[in-house]
Amino acid sequence: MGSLPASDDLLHYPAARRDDSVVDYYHGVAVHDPYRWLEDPDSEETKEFVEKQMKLTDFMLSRCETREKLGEKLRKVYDFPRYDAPFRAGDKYFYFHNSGLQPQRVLYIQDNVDGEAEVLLDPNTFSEDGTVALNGIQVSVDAKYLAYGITCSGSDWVTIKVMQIQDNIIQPDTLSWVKFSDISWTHDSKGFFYSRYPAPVDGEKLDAGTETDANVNHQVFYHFVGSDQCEDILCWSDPHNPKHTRSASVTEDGKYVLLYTMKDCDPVNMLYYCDLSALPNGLQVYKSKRELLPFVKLIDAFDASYNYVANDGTVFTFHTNKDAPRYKLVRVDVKENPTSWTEVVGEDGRDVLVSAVAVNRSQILVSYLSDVKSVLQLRDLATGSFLRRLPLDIGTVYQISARRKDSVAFVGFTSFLVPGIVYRCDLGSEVPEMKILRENVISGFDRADFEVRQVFFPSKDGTKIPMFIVARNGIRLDGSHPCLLYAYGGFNVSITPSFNVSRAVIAKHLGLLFCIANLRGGGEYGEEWHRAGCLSRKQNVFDDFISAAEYLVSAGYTQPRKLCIEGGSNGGLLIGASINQRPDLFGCALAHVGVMDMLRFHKFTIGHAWTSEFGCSDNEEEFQWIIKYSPLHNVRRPCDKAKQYPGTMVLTADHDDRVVPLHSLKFIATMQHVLCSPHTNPMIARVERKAGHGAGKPTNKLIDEAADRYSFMAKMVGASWID
Ligand code: X99
Repeated sequence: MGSLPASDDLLHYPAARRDDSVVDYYHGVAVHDPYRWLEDPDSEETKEFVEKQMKLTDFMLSRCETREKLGEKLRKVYDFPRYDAPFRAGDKYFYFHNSGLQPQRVLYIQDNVDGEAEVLLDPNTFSEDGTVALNGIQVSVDAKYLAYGITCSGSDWVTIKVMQIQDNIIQPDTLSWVKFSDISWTHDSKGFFYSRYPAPVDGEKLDAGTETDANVNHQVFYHFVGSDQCEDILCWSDPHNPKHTRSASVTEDGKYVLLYTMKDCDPVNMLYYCDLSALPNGLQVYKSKRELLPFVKLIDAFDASYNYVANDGTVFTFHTNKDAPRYKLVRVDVKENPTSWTEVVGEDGRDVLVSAVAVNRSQILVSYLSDVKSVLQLRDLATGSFLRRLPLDIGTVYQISARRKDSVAFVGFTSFLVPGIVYRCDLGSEVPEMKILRENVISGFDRADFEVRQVFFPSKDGTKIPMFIVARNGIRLDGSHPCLLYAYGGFNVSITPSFNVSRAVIAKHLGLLFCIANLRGGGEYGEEWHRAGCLSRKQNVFDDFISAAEYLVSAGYTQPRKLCIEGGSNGGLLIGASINQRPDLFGCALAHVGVMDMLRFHKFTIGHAWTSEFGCSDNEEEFQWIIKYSPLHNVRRPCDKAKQYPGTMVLTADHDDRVVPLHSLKFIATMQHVLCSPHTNPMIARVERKAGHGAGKPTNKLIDEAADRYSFMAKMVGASWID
């Protein structure tokens, strides 16, 4: 529990109308939804509600003593040059770079990786305030064109544009209503495949990303450079399965296009292919043909995931979880013997095979996750046999950039105390070495001041859960430290070591230690670990998180009133559920863009794709799982009056069309209503304008938001500024 403010410090929560007439019956159970009106983002009443919440939040933040210093320090520390790994197309190199405080990173082009670079595309020129960002770029294989997606205010909606690289001339091509799409050029550079949804009704008038309509009828198109979008070829569409999503990508030899179909967020997909070289007169004729492309069904059921690694003619290598929860590589001749699959690299007994990239003609770089740390191996593509391990520190390989025809690969690496290193690895040399090409350095940040440890604590059912703890050197385990505990716990997503400027700053200047718990539901140990935190087993995720907090307290790292928990998206749900279940265990809670209304999430935007993880209230059995933990439906006044919910900040943004803001708005209204008096710990909502779920957020917004939430945290847990 946070320290109790004096009574005149009590926040006055804005009155919000409760409409008791809204009642739904779920399999005979009546559930009131008094804030249903907050589901309309355009109503005056909703806007007024948001306005009042923001005023209250501003008031609260104005009294958070560390806010200004934190903002100042963050601005200073964020100001360091950072580079991503380069990639190649034609005879050029490309890479992203942010000089420090640029709102968006800039795309550079160069002839030689050690030579001069020129700006190819600077998204900072797209808008005054940095809220227009790049989302997906693809250079044609001959480096003639760049196709790039732009997105406004953080929405998932993308508009694809095309630039002619030689003279930097932006083409008139404009492709609208693109979402969840790859861009993949055919090797003749005449055009590319992409995916889109039908334009929403009144789409022209819409402030795209503020609507909540369900995303259905995803389609794959091919666009010819220089033509109007209405002339694009419809390559695949399936009106009988409106919730499926699909993406098309051209194989590295340019001969085939692969069509992936997904039904939800599970790591499972169908896979069709089309031999482009066998189309009698190329794709052009499909402009008038009005037929879908003649795809051949290789995998026509949702039984496992299949992802392209390489092909030699009709012999394909795939990364799959078919009968292999920790993944493996398999091979099939799609033409001669499409039902006969052989294993190239078998499933490991412990480690997860995360990805494989073909390089140096006959080799693959295979990255594994071993107890949540990356391991990189070089293997023979033909036989899968192990050639050598490429040495890495403890951390994460977040990017492997290589073409099969090149002998050089670039590897992007990060860790808690490593702001980023790009390695160049020449596999043509006798003993390939990981040579540093570029290293991101923050002046004044000394990694030797900190230590990282990994612990394995038991959860409620005895399962060992890994957790990283990052602290200043030599801290005493006397329970005196403010502590930040972060987790996600779902969707097969692994939370691996990475550098985070804000966490580095608060570790140093708020004397805080931070912890990352790798809960079930994630992908840290493969599909079994994921399944153990899904559907009827979702409570395992919350149990793991609560056990993490209890471990940190019992081992002497911290104490409940000094412990802040933080999570976003599915992790925002985790925070909502955790404060409902154990309000006494935490001093502060930060819930970003969370799924809070578990009875209705499937109705909005891409929410229907999450039923693979949560189930759906339309189904009686699944309703029974969900209602037990849905954050919105489990806010209760603690019976013990001395116990309180932690100081809580709920964060959302007006253009979040992944997890629509109504989740956070209904949740904060409910918390304020149920808990208000005699509750003294503040419950506030921060609503960012011209921002979305997180991707593409400009640096200044990242800094302002971090200063707000961590100064709130500091006040709640009683941490003060250390110079
Ligand atoms: C999604 O909802 C992913 C959305 N999405 C697709 C894509 O369905 O980004 C898709 C199809 C084809 C290409 C690209 C996409 N996700 C991703 C979940 C978690 C995730 C999400 O954002 F699985 F990692 N959530 C928000 C889940 C609950 C809260």
